Parts: sequence; structure tokens; C-alpha cells
Amino acid sequence: MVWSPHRPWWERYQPVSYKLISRSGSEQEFADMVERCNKVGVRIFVDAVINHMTGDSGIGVGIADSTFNTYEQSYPAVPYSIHDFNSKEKCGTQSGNIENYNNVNEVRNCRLVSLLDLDQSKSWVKDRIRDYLNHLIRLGVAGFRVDASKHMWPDELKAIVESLNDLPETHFGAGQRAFVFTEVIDMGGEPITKYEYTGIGRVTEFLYGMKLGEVFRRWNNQKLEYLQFFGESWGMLPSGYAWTFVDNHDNQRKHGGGGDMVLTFWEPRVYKMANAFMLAWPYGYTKVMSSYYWYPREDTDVGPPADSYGNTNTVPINDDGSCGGNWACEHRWRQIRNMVAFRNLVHGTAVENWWGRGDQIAFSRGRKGFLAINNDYSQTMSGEFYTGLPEGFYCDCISGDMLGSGDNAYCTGQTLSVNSMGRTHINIRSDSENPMIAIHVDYKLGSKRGNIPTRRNGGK
Ligand code: QV4
Ligand code: CA
Repeated sequence: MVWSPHRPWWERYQPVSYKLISRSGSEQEFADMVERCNKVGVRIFVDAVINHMTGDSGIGVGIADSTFNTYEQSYPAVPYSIHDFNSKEKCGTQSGNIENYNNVNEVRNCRLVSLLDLDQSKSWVKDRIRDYLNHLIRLGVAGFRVDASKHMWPDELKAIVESLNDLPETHFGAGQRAFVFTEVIDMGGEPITKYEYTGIGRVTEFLYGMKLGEVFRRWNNQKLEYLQFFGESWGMLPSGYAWTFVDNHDNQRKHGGGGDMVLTFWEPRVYKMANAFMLAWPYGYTKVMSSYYWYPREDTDVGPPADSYGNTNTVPINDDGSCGGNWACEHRWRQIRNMVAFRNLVHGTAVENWWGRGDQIAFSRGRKGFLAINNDYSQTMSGEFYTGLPEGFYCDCISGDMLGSGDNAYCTGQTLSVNSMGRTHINIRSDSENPMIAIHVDYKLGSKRGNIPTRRNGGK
């Protein structure tokens, strides 16, 4: 990938070759990480940049020491030459860049912000991309996020995906295919739609984070109670095709679409609420973002924490489970981490017992989990709520963790008591830092339920 003087994060979106060498490490280190992750049930998905190569910047050398020449359109390390790129004639704009998103041909055959645009109808190009992805599959990755999918013809992309090898049997069992997510920003109003890509894999649903941000910010008269039918009826993809997230690496820094509505770790209180809702809500395939803090905030190019050579720093883990060294690690924040476990646990159950009043909502997932959120400015959310859960004491996974097991299990946060009717009393102040409660059957306390005051938070 390209090497830029100020080491912006987006260097890695400009490939020079398909060598697995970056500021994050070597191929060997990558392969080792994938191997170790697979062993403990953590799957790795690679963000594959296959629409284009570098920007139109002349002659240069990439991080892995491969050369390129954009005047000649040559990338000898692949190799790609001028025949492998969409020509100016095929594109049709004066500049050779995408100028009008209402012209489908332009969006797919011209250069996105001057990035040299590969022609995926050429068998040489298809084969190089296939070899690259198969190489990653051989190393044990579980699938791909396909960058800039909107800028590739769906049938050509589909052909590449279908040509890939099965995943290695050792880690995945026989006959398993790579899991593919396509990046297609479609918020309505353009001729290219997300629906064109549903035959390839999951598709990004950018409306999701935008709308969720609008609701949790209470903008445009939105209220939490309107979330009762959050999903397809809001103009989003059918749930089985949608890939959802509160924010991503682009829109958290105002690249790509989404605007000011998008919530990020910079606003932790409301960000945690939106993520808790997303993870408890049975729509789409959810993604949790994990970021780094950057300064100054207005500079949206700042790269990850790095050493003086520009190599990305290792992430230090603090005693409380949070990350140090300017890594935000939202995925480690207790409220988010515990809601991931909630989601996995309640998978397959329906929303039941919906209750909504303005900016206060509560609902259960089958007889397995229950979430209540108070996003009201001033009103406490208080009363008896039907949780759908079996009688017993439960540890609220928002305010704490359940540690220990069986009769010795205890809760580091607040404990809720569900009676034989499945009802519990809740009291959530509007000024609480975490104005939510979430309980589920895996956090059911034994008879010796006990509270201890220490709280392991993971950061926020
Ligand atoms: C600039 C000008 C051009 C000019 C060119 C001349 O903008 O008009 O022609 O210089 O050399 C960087 C710079 C950008 C520069 C470009 C080429 O920011 O200013 O062009 O390089 O040198 C990321 C960043 C981009 C970055 C790009 C390549 O967001 O800022 O561009 O990487 O390094 C659309 C797409 C969608 C896309 C989204 C951002 O439909 O697919 O925009 N999202 C994905 C990724 C995103 C990535 C790319 C696509 C490109 O999520 O992170 O862009 O791989 O909505
Ligand atoms: Ca293209």
C-alpha cells in the first residue's frame, strides 16, 4: 500500500501490490494472529480493496517496497499494466474521475477520488484478485468486507466471490464459504442501490446508524418509542441482508456519508445507549466499532497511534480491562461488551413486551433477556416492568459483571429481582451516566446473591 508523508490512516486504501505487509506488521505476524484467533473462536474478516489501486500521484514506492507509476498505470509487483484499468473512454468524464453519482457507468468505470480504477471484466484482473483473496483464505480468514463495492459491477464482483476456494476445513469444517460484506453507501436518491448487491452477501445498511443517531439525539422530533418497528419499514434492507453499525471508520470522522447525526465514541453516554439498543434489537448482522482517539479532532486524516517510524503501536491493556495508548477500544467497554453476549444469547427469539413512552423504552427478547433505556431529559423511568424472565435475582450487565459461578456468583453492579409473575421494579434516573438496565438468563444469580462495589468497566 502507498506510503504518505503524514501517515494518514487511509494509506491502506491505496494498494500498490497484494503483499501482506503494512504498518500493522508482516505476513508472518498476520498469519500468526489469524491462527491464534481461530483457535479461540475469534474470526478475522479482511477489508479487501479490489476496486482500485493508488491515487493518481505519479511515481512512488509502497510500504512493502514495491514501485508504481500512475502515468504509465503500472504496478509491477502484481503485475498490473495500463490494460488492466478502465480507460478514460470507458469512463467518459473529462477528468477520468467520478463526477456525477447519478450516472451509473461513471460511478463504476471512473476513478473514485483519482484512485486508478481496475477493470474487473478482464480475466487477468479477476484472477489476480481471486489469487489475493484465496491467499488470505489459505491463511485462515473467515471472509471479507469488500471496499467500494458500489464502484464495481455486481455481476463481476459476484463472479469473483463465487470463484473463491472454500474455507480451510481445519478451522471451518467442510464446504464452508467465505462470509462477504459489501460496502455500498445507499441512503436513497441515487440510481445505484443496496438491493443490487444482496446476491453477493451482506450489504452495509448506512441508514441504520444515521437513523439511530437521529433518534438518540432526539433530532427532528424523533423519540425512542418510534423504534418499535425499526428495520425494513424505515427504508432499510430486509434484516437477513443488512450489515448494521452505529458508526464506521469513515463516518465517525465525516468521510463517506452519514453527516452529523452519526454517534461515535466521542459522545460515550449516548453512544453506549445506541449500541445497547442495536445489540438487543433483532435486525441485521451487527458490527461494533473499535477506534483510536485522534487529535486535533478536526483533522480527519490522523493515523493510528504509532512509533516514530509510523508503525502502528501495540495496544496496551490496563488493569481494569480498558485500553491505553490512545486506543478507545469501544468493544471493551463493559456496556457494549456485555450487550454482545446478550445478543448472542437471545439470538432467535422475538421482541416481546414492548413498552414505549416518549424517550423511554423497554422490551424483552423471548424469555431470555430484557432491556430498558431512559433517554428522557428529566423524567426518571420507574415502575414495575414485565421482563418475560423466570423468577430470580439477576445481575444488570450494564452497571456490572457477574463474576464467579453457581451459588458463588456475585454481581459487581446492581441486582434486580424478578418475581414469579416475571415482573421487576426498575428505577433509571435521567441523569445517570448509564441510563439503562439489561438482564438476561446467563446473568441469573444463585441463592447467595451478593453485591460487591468494585466495577470493571473496560474504559467508560
Ligand atoms: C484527492 C482529491 C481528488 C483528487 C486527488 C488528486 O479528493 O479529487 O483527484 O486528490 O490526487 C485520499 C484523500 C483524497 C485524495 C485521495 C487520492 O483523502 O483527498 O483525493 O486519497 O489521493 C479512504 C478515505 C479517503 C482516501 C481514500 C484513499 O476515506 O479520504 O482518499 O481512502 O486513500 C464514497 C464511496 C465509498 C468510500 C467513501 C469514503 O462510495 O466506497 O466514499 N468508502 C470506502 C472506504 C474508505 C476509502 C475508500 C472507500 C477508498 O470505507 O475509507 O476511502 O478505498 O462514498
Ligand atoms: Ca470501479
